[in-house]
Amino acid sequence: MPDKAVLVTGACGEIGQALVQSLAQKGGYRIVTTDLMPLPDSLKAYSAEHVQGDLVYRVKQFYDYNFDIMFHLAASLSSKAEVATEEAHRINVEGTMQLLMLAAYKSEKRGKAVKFIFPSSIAAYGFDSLEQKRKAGRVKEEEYNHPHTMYGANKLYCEKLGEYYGNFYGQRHLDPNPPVMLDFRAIRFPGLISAYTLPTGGTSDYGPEMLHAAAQGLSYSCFVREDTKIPFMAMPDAIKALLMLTEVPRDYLTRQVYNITAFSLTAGEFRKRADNAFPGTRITFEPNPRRQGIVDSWPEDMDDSAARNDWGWEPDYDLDRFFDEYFLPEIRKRYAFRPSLRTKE
Ligand code: AKB
Repeated sequence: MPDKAVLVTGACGEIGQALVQSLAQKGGYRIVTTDLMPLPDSLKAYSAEHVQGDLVYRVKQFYDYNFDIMFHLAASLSSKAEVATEEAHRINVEGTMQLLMLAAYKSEKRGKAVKFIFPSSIAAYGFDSLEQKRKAGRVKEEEYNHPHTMYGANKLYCEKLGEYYGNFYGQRHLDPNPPVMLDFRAIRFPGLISAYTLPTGGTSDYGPEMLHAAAQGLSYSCFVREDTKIPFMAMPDAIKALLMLTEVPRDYLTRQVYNITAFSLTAGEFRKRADNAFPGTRITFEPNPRRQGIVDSWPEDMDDSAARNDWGWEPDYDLDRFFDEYFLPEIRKRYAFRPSLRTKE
C-alpha cells in the first residue's frame, strides 16, 4: 500500500511536534508540514517537505497535492487571541475555511473523502458565573456553548464550518447522486501538558508552566487563583486520541465533535504535586483578572462518554499516572543535565 499523504498545519506547535513524531514512528505516512516557523531540527527527518509561511496565503500551493488526511493544528490560542482579535480570527477562522474548501474540493474531485482532523477546545464552552460553572460539573458537547473568548468563538464556529463542508456544502447532499464530501472530525481538548515542550499564548498554560518551572528550581507566579479548576491531559494521550479518531471507521461515529478528558485539578493541587516532587519550589498566586476570567468561563470537567462509546476512547494517564509514569520521569531526564538551573531565581 502506498503511504498516506498527510498535511500537518501548525507542525512546530506543541501538538504538531508530538503528532509528527508519532506519525513518523507509526510509519505509512508521507508527511508534509507547514508552519509560520522553520521546522525544528528534531523534526527534519520526519517531514518530507516543510512549507514555511502564513497558511492563509499558502493554501493555494496545496491544491497541487492530494492529501488523504489533514491535521489542521495551526491556531492562535486563547490568551494571545484576546489581545489580537483580528489576527486571531484570520488565523483561526480564515485559515480553517481555506483548508476546508481545499479538502471539500479534493474530496469531490477524487471521489474519496479527505479526512479533516480538527483540534477544538474546552474554550468552546462559556459560563455566566463561577456558580454556574461549579453547578454544571461535567458538561456534554452541546451544553453551554457560549464562549467568552475570541479563540473559543473561533473554535466553535470552525466546528460548525467543518460540519457544513462535511455534510451540506452547496446543499449537494440533496442531489440524487451526491458527490463525495470531506470527512470532518473534531476533538475538544482540555489543557494539554507535555514534558518536552511548553505552550505559548494559551490560558491553561499555568499548569505546564508551573510544573516546568518547579522542575528547574525556578520561581513561578501563577496567573490564576488557587481554587481554579479545569481539565487537563498528558500530551501522549492527546496524540493517541487524534490517531484513534483518524482511524475509526466513519460508520462508528454518531457525531463529528467529541469531548475527551483525562483528569481535573485545581491550580493549588498543581502546586502541591510540584512541591512534593521538587521540594523547595517557590510558587505564588497572583491572579490576572483577564486570564482568570477566561478559565472561570471554562468547565471543571467534560463528559467524554460519546468518544468512549463510539471509538473506545480512554486516557492512559489519570492524575496519578500522569505524574508518576509520564511527567515526572520524563521531566527529570529532561532537566537532569542542567543542575545549575536549580539554583536560579
Ligand atoms: C488555551 O489555553 O488556549 C488552550 C486550550 C485550552 O485550548 N490550551
